Amino acid sequence: MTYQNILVEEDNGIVLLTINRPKALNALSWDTLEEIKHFFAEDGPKREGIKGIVLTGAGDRSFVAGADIKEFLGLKGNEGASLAKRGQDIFFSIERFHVPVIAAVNGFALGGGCELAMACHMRIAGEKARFGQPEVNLGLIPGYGGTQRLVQYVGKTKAMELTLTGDLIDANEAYRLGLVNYVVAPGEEVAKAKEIIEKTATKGPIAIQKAIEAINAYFEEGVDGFEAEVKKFGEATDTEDFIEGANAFIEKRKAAFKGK
Ligand code: CO8
Repeated sequence: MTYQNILVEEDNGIVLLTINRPKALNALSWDTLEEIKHFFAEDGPKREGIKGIVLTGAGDRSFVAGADIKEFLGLKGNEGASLAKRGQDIFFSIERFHVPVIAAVNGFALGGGCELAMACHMRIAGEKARFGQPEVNLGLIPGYGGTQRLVQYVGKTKAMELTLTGDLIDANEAYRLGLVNYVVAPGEEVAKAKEIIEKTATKGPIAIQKAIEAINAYFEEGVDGFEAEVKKFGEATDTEDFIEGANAFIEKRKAAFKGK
């Protein structure tokens, strides 16, 4: 697929995926979503040995200002639910990606943009970032997982308030609520995300993947997270990396993990 709305650059094993529609504040058009889907379902998994993905928005104003509202006018009566389902499935593929995916939130993260950031494993906010679920202003509710993930991150009290008022919050409030991992100076978001990925890349790659899967299991319908942890733990002990990690500790040296 030739990407028209996203930029994909790989440097030293870290992929920088930039939503690139700055004139529309990087709003998620249907085509943009299709390209994100292709990256996380096909292109990304084929990139052997990558350390992680940093997801950001082009320009210095916006991460992603939501779904593309201009495309809503063409929606037919019963299309909404299937489009929401399609978006949710794409965001699941981000949440379940095998290496860390970190959102570098450089501006507005609104509606589908906040939902996109929440589907990532971690979020770095620049001081100018603004977060919100303003869908009620359009007579809508969040449709790409926002009603669920916002509760997971900030709890029901604040999720209700933010979703029912449509109010925006700044980066420091997002940090205080537990929505973002770090707040950094404007322009430093991608660098901080890369710094975290360089750290996770020194760990056992299979352990990183199993940890992502086990933590996600906590939120999965009908899945016992503790049982999932036991299973993933067993899978992690059944690797050469585990033997290497334990030996390296005893021999007081750095582990040389192979992802096997
Ligand atoms: N969609 C399309 N275009 C957008 C969007 C958007 N979400 N946000 C901004 N733009 C465009 C503007 O239309 C404008 O374009 P133009 O110059 O051609 O008029 C350009 O970006 C710049 O925007 P503004 O002039 O409005 O810039 P301001 O600095 O005045 O305001 C804001 C910035 C506050 C971010 C403002 O643009 C805004 O409120 N945007 C909309 C935010 C929003 O409501 N987002 C939620 C959208 S709904 C959603 O995400 C639902 C997800 C689930 C969908 C389920 C499937 C159907």
